Amino acid sequence: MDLRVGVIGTGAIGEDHIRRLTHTVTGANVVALSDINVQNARRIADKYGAKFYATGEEVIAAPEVDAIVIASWDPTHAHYVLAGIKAGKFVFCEKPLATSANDCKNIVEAEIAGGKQLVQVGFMRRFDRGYRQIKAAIDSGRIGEVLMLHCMHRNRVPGPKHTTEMSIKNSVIHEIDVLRWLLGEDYKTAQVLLPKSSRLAEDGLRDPQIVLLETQSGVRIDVESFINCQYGYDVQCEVVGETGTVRLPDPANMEVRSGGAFSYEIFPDWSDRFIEAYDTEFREWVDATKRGIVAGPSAWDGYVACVTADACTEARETGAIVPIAIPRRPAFYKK
Ligand code: NAD
Ligand code: ISE
Repeated sequence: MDLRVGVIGTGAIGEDHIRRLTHTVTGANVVALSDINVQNARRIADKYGAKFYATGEEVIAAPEVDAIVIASWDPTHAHYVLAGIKAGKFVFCEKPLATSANDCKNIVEAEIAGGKQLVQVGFMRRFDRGYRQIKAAIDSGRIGEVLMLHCMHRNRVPGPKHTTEMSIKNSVIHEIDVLRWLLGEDYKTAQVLLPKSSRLAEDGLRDPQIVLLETQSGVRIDVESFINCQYGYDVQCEVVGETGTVRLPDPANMEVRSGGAFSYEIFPDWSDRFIEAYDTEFREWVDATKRGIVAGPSAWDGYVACVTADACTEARETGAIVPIAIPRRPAFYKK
């Protein structure tokens, strides 16, 4: 039987996930949805044959809904995740799990109190072919012990109302999660450097920012966050080991030799750049949910990412090197 999914938030990625669950992933069906933008949500409900509900709470309570996808704005996530846990339903929550470590802690505690893991966080880079190749290379020992990572996370333009704080809590949170997953260890310290700001960064936004992380074993990481780079969506990651390096491949695109130049297209945003990763993420989520388990990034991973992002925020505000205190992982969450 198909997994019957209810979606909260039908903006850019919400609609894309509805399309993906309807046309790309087998074994699932979007039966209910809600968004405060009622007109757009009703249009999407009609298009995909789902029932429109006036509130997210009604989607969660709907008897025909087995599992919830949350793709509304970041500050709304914690409330809906807690409601999903209370209803005993599986929840896929787009990143970040919440906008503060404290809200994530409440989610972790509620999930443990309920006695069953239900929550997966939308850290889709763990499902990307390139990052998976890098993980396999590191785990095989092919480049020796990892010493350093150089990363770049550039967006062509920021989304509406993007703030200096969001560059880390909404954007670099992807690196925070995927690098921790690649290395299999937590972070120890954070520092944030603020270079000269782009004149194209509006409303006092500090952009770019450089995030420096140190892991517990001493691996050093630099992440350039540039949300206003203008030319395209560009994510890079180079891992430097004792005996070699590995680098994230760009997505396969047609190569053009023309007019005395060699080029290939850089995608404008995340939706095409990581399309295969989102598809794999949802295939694996539907499969695991139907088996009654959470197999992807957990509420604990969402919590650790927010603890780290909060430390980065403090580091940016104070200019200090901030220690990152990751709580001990409860046995409830397997490694
Ligand atoms: P968006 O603004 O296009 O869509 C968000 C939608 O949420 C809007 O339609 C808005 O009306 C709705 N909404 C806001 N408050 C709501 C509420 N209380 N109840 C129901 N709906 C509500 O934004 P987006 O780009 O689609 O991002 C949505 C979420 O997905 C964000 O949390 C973002 O961080 C995440 N995201 C993840 C990725 C990724 O790569 N994994 C990419 C983009 C966005
Ligand atoms: C967006 O919400 C995403 O998650 C994208 O993957 C990221 O690149 C972008 O910076 C975020 O705003």
